[in-house]
Amino acid sequence: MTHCILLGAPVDEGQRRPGCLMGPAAYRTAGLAWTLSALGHGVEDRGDVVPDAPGNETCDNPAVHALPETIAWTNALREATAAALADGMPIIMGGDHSLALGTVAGVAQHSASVGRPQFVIWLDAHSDFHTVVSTTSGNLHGTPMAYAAGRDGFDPFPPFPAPIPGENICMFGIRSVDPAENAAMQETDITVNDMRVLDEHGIVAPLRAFLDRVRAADGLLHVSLDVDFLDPSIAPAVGTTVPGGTTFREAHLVMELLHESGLVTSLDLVELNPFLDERGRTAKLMVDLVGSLMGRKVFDRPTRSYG
Ligand code: NNH
Ligand code: MN
Ligand code: MN
Ligand code: MN
Repeated sequence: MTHCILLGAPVDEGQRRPGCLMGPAAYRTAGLAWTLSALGHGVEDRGDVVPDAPGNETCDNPAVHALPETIAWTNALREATAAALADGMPIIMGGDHSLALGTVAGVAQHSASVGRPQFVIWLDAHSDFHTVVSTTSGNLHGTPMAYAAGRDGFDPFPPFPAPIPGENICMFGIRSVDPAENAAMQETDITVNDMRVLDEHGIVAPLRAFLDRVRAADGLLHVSLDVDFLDPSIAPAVGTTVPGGTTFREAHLVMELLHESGLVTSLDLVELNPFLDERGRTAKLMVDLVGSLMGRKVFDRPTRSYG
């Protein structure tokens, strides 16, 4: 049994379509806490994180939207996530994906203090590998993975605590990468399991290969789940739908394998925009996926007996 710590992160400034700020309320309404306690876990809801007032940071890229607000969220979420990790497993209820600028930094801070390497699984249609300099949309939800990997181009932000080596980063579900992101990722050792890889090899082999590395290194494993990882036909409540996403069963299988690994130490739930949902179905699906990640299964079998 895990001590789960829910942190609301009503971040809406990382993109321009209002609604992600309602995410934490939607997860609470859809029964996230109840789902976790029914699985036997302890649940503590620490409420919504409140950032300090934004400062007056600027940058040279005129496209960039809400830079001071995003930096304020980054600082608040870094501290809240690091503090929660000392007490249990943080589950961050977003909020758009710019919240991961803070949560992944919080994991890095904790990982440095306990002397264990940090690993990240990025479940997303997008690689989110822009910098403040390279982004053309100006939406900072497209940047957190680059910040965590230690890319240059984040001058207005606090330095990332301990940049994550590319070998420790694995992306799944990718199907929309901008040219500047593509070029920058060529220079890294990040594992990019785009949809083509998943079509060809399935979920199981690529995911187990990465999990085996996490296990061998006794790493901390952060999972960042963007709603648009899922196909829009099953998860409409997101501002940036991309066709060709993972199916209901593929997504649950990822979660089941993650559970079976016993390695996950923190989780982001991001980009849910309840204003775009259909009778709560996306919020409920996200909660069900957390249920699978935290041990819900159809039938009790010995671990790995499917393999
Ligand atoms: N790459 C695009 C941008 O930077 C899209 C990012 N949108 C996301 N990321 N939803 O997950 O604007
Ligand atoms: Mn917005
Ligand atoms: Mn994303
Ligand atoms: Mn995305």
